[in-house]
Amino acid sequence: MSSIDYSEKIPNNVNLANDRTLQRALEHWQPRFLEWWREMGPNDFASVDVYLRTAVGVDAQGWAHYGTVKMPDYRWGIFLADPIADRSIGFGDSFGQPVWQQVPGELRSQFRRLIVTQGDTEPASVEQQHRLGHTCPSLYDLRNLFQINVEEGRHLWAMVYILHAYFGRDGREEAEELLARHSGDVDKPRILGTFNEPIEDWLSFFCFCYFTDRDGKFQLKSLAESSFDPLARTCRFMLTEEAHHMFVGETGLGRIVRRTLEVMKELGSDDPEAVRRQGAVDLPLLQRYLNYWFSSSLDLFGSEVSSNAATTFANGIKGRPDETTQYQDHVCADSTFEIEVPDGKGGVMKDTASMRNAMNEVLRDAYIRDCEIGLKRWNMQIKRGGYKFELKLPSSRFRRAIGAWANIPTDLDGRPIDREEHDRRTPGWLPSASDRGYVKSLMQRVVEPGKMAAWIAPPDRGINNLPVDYQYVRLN
Ligand code: BYC
Repeated sequence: MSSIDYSEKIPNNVNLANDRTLQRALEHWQPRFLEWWREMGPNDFASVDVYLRTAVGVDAQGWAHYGTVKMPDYRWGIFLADPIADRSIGFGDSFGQPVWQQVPGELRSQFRRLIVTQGDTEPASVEQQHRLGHTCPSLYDLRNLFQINVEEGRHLWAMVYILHAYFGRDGREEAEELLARHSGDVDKPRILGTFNEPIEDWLSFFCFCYFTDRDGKFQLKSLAESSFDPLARTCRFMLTEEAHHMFVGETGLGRIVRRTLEVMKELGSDDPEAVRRQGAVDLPLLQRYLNYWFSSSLDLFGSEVSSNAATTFANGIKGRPDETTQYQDHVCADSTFEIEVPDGKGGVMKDTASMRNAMNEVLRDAYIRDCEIGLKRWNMQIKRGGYKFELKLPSSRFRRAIGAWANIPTDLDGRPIDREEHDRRTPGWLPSASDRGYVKSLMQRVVEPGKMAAWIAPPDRGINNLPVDYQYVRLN
């Protein structure tokens, strides 16, 4: 196992001390990062003590240390998973050849584009969430928000390291730009749509962690297959941290469902208005939030048919999640994939794309299957509570802004409909202004240890074997 040097300004397991030029370049970027964090991060909480985990090694058995830290003092570092001996290229035209320790010159711009896109999402999410701390439903949740924020900051470091270490001046310039674009900024927005959507309430936050961080999981898994070994190793370690982010989403939404069921039981009714009078999240409202964030996150996979995706697969840049274990054919030179596209007459038709061109769709399909797991669990809870209501993922054709279905009005089942019907029915499908107003009214800060806001049930257990009523954040 490679150890991490904490005596250095930038903790790392990449031997930074042996490369003075790179070390200086990163130490030059570090104060800019801290400045960005102070300005765009959870800045009103800079002086509070937070019980956080910090990566201290890359060993699966014990990679994290837990302790109380003020967030600006968090040790953001550069950690790559240990190399796999004799690793060979797992997919594409160079299948079976040794992996690369440097970026081949002719692939530089393709690699850089993906690394920048990946890197851009990390600070974007911190920016999106930067005011949420003021309305936390509990100290436990507040701590989880901050944990996610600092780790997204570390994921930014991960991509900045790759840019600095392997892309020379272009890479350094891109690293500066990662701090210059901002979520929702009119002039310099973040690259991908979802990362410009505001996250102003905790229901949106939990949906984001469930759906959007899960895109992170799939994209990181694809990049973890990359032939460029330092990128693969970086992404492998990022996935370790990512798991907690999705956990926060899944358990957050599960706790909302649990609380709503308790209220419905007390009331003896599932009437949404009655549920709202008790200050809980009625299930149809939750469904509309799921529709919103799921459809937004589906766009993050790009177009169904994409020459970019074909090229990055052919060139060994980006594979499929679990390429080695899930697939037999790692070259995909002749195989095809069936996709559904608009038929131009208001209907749906099947089309066949080359497998390489359809790689975004292959990923999106796997992602959708993964998203279903949480819904099954929550639906079990609802069923056990004795209710018929079923939470559902909308069709992948619903409310798309990217790809073949972009701007084609459909209903939740993906049936193309005319614009007038679509607009009329939209309030039943997506959060309305009044839904958002109601959710906003619920967002009252609860900071007494162990106490929860009325719209969410307590978690089953605390962090790192501590009790739920532990003071995870010391606000004074
Ligand atoms: N919004 O051929 P196309 C995470 C652009 S999340 C705006 O259809 P391609 C995290 C695309 O960039 C994971 N633009 O798709 C989660 C391209 O523009 P250029 C992030 C979009 O290129 C929570 C053009 O449309 N990681 O880590 O095959 C918290 C045509 O593209 C969108 C990655 O995304 C969109 N939704 O695939 C924190 C991995 N979709 O280049 C973190 C790296 C597409 O022609 N990125 N476009 O100007 C990629 O692999 C690919 O860039 C994409 C798109 C999958 C995003």
